[in-house]
Amino acid sequence: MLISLSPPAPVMSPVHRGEATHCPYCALQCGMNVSGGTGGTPGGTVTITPRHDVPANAGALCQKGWTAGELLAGGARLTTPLARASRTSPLEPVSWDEALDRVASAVRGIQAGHGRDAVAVFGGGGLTNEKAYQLGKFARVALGTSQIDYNGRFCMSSAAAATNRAFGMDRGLPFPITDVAEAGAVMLVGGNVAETMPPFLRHLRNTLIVVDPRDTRTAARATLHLRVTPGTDLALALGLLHIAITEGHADLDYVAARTTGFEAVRASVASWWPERAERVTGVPVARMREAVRLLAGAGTAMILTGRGAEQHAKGADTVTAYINLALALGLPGRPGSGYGCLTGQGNGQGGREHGQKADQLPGYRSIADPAARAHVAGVWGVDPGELPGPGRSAYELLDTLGTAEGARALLVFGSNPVVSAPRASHVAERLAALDLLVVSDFVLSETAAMADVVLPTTQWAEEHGTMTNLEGRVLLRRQAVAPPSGVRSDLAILSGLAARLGRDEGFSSDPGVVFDELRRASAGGVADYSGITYERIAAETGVFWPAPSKDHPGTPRPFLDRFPTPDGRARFVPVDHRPVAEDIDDDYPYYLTTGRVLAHYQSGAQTRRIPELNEAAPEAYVELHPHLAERLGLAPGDMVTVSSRRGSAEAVARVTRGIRHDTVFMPFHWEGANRLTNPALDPVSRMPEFKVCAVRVERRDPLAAGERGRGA
Ligand SMILES: Nc1nc2c(c(=O)[nH]1)N[C@H]1C(S)=C(S)[C@@H](COP(=O)(O)OP(=O)(O)OC[C@H]3O[C@@H](n4cnc5c(=O)[nH]c(N)nc54)[C@H](O)[C@@H]3O)O[C@H]1N2
Ligand SMILES: Nc1nc2c(c(=O)[nH]1)N[C@H]1C(S)=C(S)[C@@H](COP(=O)(O)OP(=O)(O)OC[C@H]3O[C@@H](n4cnc5c(=O)[nH]c(N)nc54)[C@H](O)[C@@H]3O)O[C@H]1N2
Ligand code: SF4
Ligand SMILES: [Mo]
Repeated sequence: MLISLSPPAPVMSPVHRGEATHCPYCALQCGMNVSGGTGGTPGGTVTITPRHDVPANAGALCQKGWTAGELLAGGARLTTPLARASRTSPLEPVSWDEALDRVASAVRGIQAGHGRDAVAVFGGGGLTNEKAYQLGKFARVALGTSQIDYNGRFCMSSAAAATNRAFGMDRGLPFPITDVAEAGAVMLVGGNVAETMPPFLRHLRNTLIVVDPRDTRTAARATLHLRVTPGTDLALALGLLHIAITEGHADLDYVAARTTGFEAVRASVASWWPERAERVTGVPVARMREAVRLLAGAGTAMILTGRGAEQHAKGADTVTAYINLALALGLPGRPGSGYGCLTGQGNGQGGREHGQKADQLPGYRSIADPAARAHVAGVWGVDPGELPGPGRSAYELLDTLGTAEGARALLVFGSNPVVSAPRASHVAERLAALDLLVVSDFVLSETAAMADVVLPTTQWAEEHGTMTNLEGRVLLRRQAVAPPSGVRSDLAILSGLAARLGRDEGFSSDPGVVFDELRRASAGGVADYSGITYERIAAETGVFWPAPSKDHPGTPRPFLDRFPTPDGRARFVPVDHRPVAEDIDDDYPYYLTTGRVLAHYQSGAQTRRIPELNEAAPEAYVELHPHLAERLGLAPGDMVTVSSRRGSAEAVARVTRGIRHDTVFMPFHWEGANRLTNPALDPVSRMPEFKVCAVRVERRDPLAAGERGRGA
């Protein structure tokens, strides 16, 4: 096989055959060939074709994948470092030396005056494993700060907390994606894969049950759609488990052989009779019974959760309740069956394994575990006592910036929190209160636009590295085109900064060198990559972790024989329902829920700069039911103001029967939706309640509307 391996290969200009790589966006990591790169000449275009050898997409791509090349050479691209002379002066081009010197000297000054923790780092689940690993090491070793967390806290943290608790391992799908097609029935709770990973639909072949407050494109394909009230999935799961047990569907042999703790859970759901669950969730009893009957009668079945179930102040317990249901039905660890969560970001899985999370060290180790600290400190060549302890979670980190107890400098790699964090105007205020904000990005995102120093970086098709997809399969991202001159890789940026902070060694800019170190650091951990090499990934089209040695085949189905808990059994954990953090009332009478549409990715920093995607979804909107529109005197296309206790946002009204009367929906791809959202945090995972808060909806003030040229 013709591949270019480490390190950042010399310019291939132009590429004739095309390089086999993966999409820059979501966790499906669709395989694609990229050809026609023009060696970084601005204006050059590439051709993208889907790969057939990658099971996740098997020849398909979504609209975002097809158009992903647009951002490689477009005018939206940053190609020189930028800095401002003072907080109020504009960003101006500067040299790399000036930019990096400036960051290093400001960091040194701030740490000298205020301590090591005065400098914080914010990472992202789109970073390769190499970058995520290096960022965690950079924070702990070069900066010596405990203050590092990442956007995955807003994404996978509830599912991660629940799966660790139940199974002793957090691997999104603990089976290959092709197993999904083997399931006789799939229940998808709070996931809209038709918009968020369209090629996934090809793996949904049999009975589909969808739990979603909206009639999504995914729900339209379902055998059964449970239109749950936002924020009540936990009660629904308790009701379903109650029905499963009382109607004799619990697999007691499996429960006895492979689990612990069933009795306590059985007792805890005894009072969740179906009528009570119906009152809380709005889902009719008959539909709940039907769901249980379909799952239990299918022979093989899977329960999958998405962000709709997880992004709540009780997300970890909600996922636990669905795992309890899956365990009672005897699903996890059986072929064609199981529980899984659908990881979101491109490297949402690997990004949560190698140490950019506040409480974590590489290999999915705990930073509080003395043995883990000793091992990783050994690989890093430092004293374990020098490694800081756990820091603040993402929202708490952002919320305290520029305050007496929080950090005074922030370095952002791979996130746009001004748009994507909850209570975003408050977050923007905290960023504005910093002494130093540094952003590495390839476009001038809303967050980068606030920075004191902007570092222009390479992107997917211009670099090597590994990504771990939603199945836990480690993949190779190959360089297909040369970066424009003037940009540097994130690894080179970290290397340059580390050197200026007195760490000349241990921060290579070569992804191959970094991956080899990551392998050693992860050895013996839950997410053990020590047996994975670039060559193996290329030869085997991906390797499933854990792979503890080079001759280990990798682990597509880690739960088949035993669970990675001390006694080898999965754990039932009793949980109970609780109300949403902010319920509706007379002042704020509707639920707002938020999510995604096909054409845009996340904060939209990338996709809003791609003309074809922008045409498909040009502006912020709010979906509401015709009854609600009538009550508010709104027609489709009217501009409305949506307000919560935290702020307000403007959006175009879209009227649809496919939503509950009491609920409105806004995608968060534009600035606005997150000015409304509630940063109430899950006590275990520290996940914010993105998926439900109370809002008011009004026709937009016609005077204000005039300025935007949209008639009132
Ligand atoms: N097009 C596109 N695709 C993406 C992304 C993107 O930004 N755009 N992002 C990627 C990432 S990082 C992620 S995390 C995934 C997310 O993938 P999904 O989880 O599929 O995406 P969401 O749209 O956030 O939420 C899914 C559904 O949850 C529903 N929902 C809202 N509130 C509730 C509730 O209380 N209960 C239930 N049961 N459902 C509720 C919403 O109506 C929505 O249809 O997508 C990935 N793929
Ligand atoms: N209301 C609401 N808010 C949400 C959610 C929701 O459902 N509702 N979902 C949450 C979820 S699940 C997620 S994952 C977050 C995501 O939200 P963000 O963290 O803001 O994610 P992105 O928009 O992908 O931002 C990534 C930024 O990094 C840049 N970038 C991409 N790759 C790289 C790289 O390799 N290096 C560097 N240096 N930069 C890079 C991109 O250009 C972009 O500016 O949003 C969360 N916010
Ligand atoms: S589904 Fe995800 S990985 Fe596949 S092409 Fe679309 S955005 Fe890319
Ligand atoms: Mo996500």
